[in-house]
Amino acid sequence: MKFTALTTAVVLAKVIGTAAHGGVTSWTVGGKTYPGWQPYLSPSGQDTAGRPYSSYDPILDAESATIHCNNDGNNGPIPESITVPAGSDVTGHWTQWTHAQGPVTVYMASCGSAANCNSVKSSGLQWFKINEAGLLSGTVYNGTWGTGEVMDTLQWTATVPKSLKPGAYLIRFELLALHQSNTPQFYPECANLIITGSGTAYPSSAYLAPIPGAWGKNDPGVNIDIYSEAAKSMTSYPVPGPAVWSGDNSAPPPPTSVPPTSPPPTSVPPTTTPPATTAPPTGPTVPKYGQCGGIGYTGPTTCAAGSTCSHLNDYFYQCV
Ligand SMILES: *[C@@H]1O[C@H](CO)[C@@H](O)[C@H](O)[C@H]1NC(C)=O
Ligand SMILES: [Cu+2]
Repeated sequence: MKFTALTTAVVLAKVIGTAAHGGVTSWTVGGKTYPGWQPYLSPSGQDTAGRPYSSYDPILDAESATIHCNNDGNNGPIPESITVPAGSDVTGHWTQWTHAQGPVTVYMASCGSAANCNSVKSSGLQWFKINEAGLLSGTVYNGTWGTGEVMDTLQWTATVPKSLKPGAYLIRFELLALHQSNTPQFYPECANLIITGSGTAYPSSAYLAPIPGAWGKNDPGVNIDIYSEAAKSMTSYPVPGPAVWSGDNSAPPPPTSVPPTSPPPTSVPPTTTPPATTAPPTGPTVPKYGQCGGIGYTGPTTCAAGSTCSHLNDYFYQCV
């Protein structure tokens, strides 16, 4: 089994021509650098807070059973934890990274009442997002993205909300590369943390989601063709997953599927007709950036005022 999977991955890497991918290989907190997992060294003897992962290669299934921490959920042979005072920055470092299109997201998950995450599997936890950077400027077609900054700097920093209650948590940095049409590449890595401080806050259920489960393979931010005509006029991008939790539950999370900005009317591409569906002509309307057609889609097809149904790919027509 193992040999077959490896062979498949090698063949695929050749076919898609993306030999240089990446993974988090160290972490910095408070000016101190902690070794991360080293996927190309023997697991034996690795003494690290980083969760094991086997290669720099992407996860191509957006709902993969290993997409929580890029592994089966377990720690390495000598698990450590990084102590982080709530309110401090956590920086992940990559040895290599070569993709400039797609979002960066940072999640955390509580390990419950355990003193540390050493015996807590990363599968089956409830995750909350503390940081994200999607499309930073320009259009989906050729704008600048969070992962482009990682390509330039080989690092990314997120701040642990100061109000977060102390305890054992996992942190998870994910790079989502969108350079291949409708074939998103997920690169998640995790580390064990001990959060200290005097906070008492914890995200409400609106901000919590399982991974896999926080997004679906047909979400508009996941199954996307950044080279489509529609993408040339999209100036916002719906980052997958729940809204960012800033440390305050009283601020209701904005609906992540409806970005705040919209492209200027002059740049809206010509409307295309979605495949026939069973929805009645006077049914509910689809919000801007929602799905309005596509193969297998049976939901409403009428776009909210100010947007029109446009072909993103054969499986996904979107109100833009
Ligand atoms: C982005 O693409 C648009 C549409 O093709 C083009 O007009 C524009 O010059 C491009 N911008 C950059 C920075 O390449
Ligand atoms: Cu790659």
